[in-house]
Amino acid sequence: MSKQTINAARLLGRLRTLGSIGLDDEGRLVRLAASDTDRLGRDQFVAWLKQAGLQVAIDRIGNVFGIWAPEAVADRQPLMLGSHIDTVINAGIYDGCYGVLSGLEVIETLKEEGFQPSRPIVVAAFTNEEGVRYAPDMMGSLVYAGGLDAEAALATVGTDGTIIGDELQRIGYAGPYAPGFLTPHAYIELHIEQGPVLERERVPIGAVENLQGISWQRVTIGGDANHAGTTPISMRQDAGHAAARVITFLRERAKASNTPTVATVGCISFEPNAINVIPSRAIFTVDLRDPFEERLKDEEEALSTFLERVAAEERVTVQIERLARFEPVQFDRTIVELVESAARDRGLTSQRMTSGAGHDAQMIARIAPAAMIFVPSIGGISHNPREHTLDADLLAGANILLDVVTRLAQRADESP
Ligand code: HGY
Ligand code: MN
Ligand code: MN
Repeated sequence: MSKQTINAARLLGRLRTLGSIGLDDEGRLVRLAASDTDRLGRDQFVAWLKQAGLQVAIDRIGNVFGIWAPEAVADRQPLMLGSHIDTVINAGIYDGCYGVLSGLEVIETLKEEGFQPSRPIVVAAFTNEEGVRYAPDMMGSLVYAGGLDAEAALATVGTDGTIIGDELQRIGYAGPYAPGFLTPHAYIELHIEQGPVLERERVPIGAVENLQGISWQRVTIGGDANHAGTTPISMRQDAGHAAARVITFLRERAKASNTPTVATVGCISFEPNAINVIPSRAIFTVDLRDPFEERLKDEEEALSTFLERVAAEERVTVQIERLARFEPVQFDRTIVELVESAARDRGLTSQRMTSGAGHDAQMIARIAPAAMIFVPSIGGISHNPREHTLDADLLAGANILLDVVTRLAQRADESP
């Protein structure tokens, strides 16, 4: 029997259509969570769900679900596929969207083939996976998995001073369903790797077996504004210089560690931010990640100790606010092995790997067996308009998702 395959033109066409929604006046793709452009992307996704004849459900944190529940199996726990369609600033078109649209594509292909699933199949688009406007990231799936109270999440104040609950109301995506209203039998997320490994190894499929821990903090350094021309260096309480020392410390430490530890300062602002005024305040974010919890704790500890030292030496104050903290996650071995065997059956090589990026799968793994499938990213580039994956790799990944779902949806028993 020839292998079933997804509808390539439909998937690639939708990826490009969704990728053209939410361009700002500089032509950058920006669909920040619960923004007007996020609404446009959501509306397009919901329209495709309806065209596919799926039941559409939206929960209180704005997670969107397309549900295929044939009468005979409607009361069984569903297979859940999905990812996110919100983006970072000046994003690529594949991050998140590829997994959501491939999940929808798999359901449509199975429906068109007259497949009778042993359980419902659901595709999800989780709210605010990126965490750029509202922290933490993976917020929608974290709430869905019971890791964050819905009320607390909805009250989150964004970097622009808005409140996500108000914004979801405003864009019409504060839904009626309780987060967690469906407990998945299993969850599979297809995603671009966003890193250099698969391309370098020339392997088309990543069987993702774990995902590294994430620590997000916001650091506020308080100094004292003074004249840039008249203030001797020895008399300065320069918040900007103190911040620079911390950024350099993080990079030097991560580089010297010989471990996969990574550290990033992605946002920084100075006050009063004037060319001839010594900064009185520096506010910046620190993103630390490591596959091992103990090492991640060591990194956090080292940062805290260095901040104390800088405070004393530069005569500044330091405040830390925790924005997100997720321990490393192990995915479900059975599903990982299913991904590998599906790849083998299609004559594709695969390799086991750790996810460097955070994903909704790490949250849903709290309530169901979960795993991920990666496809190569050209140059390992992501969170950048140059993010790209070859069509052949996109289609291979979607067909592996189709095969894994088909096998899981043929089983009447309770094993994943
Ligand atoms: O931060 C992450 O790793 C993801 O892109 N939200
Ligand atoms: Mn993503
Ligand atoms: Mn991302």
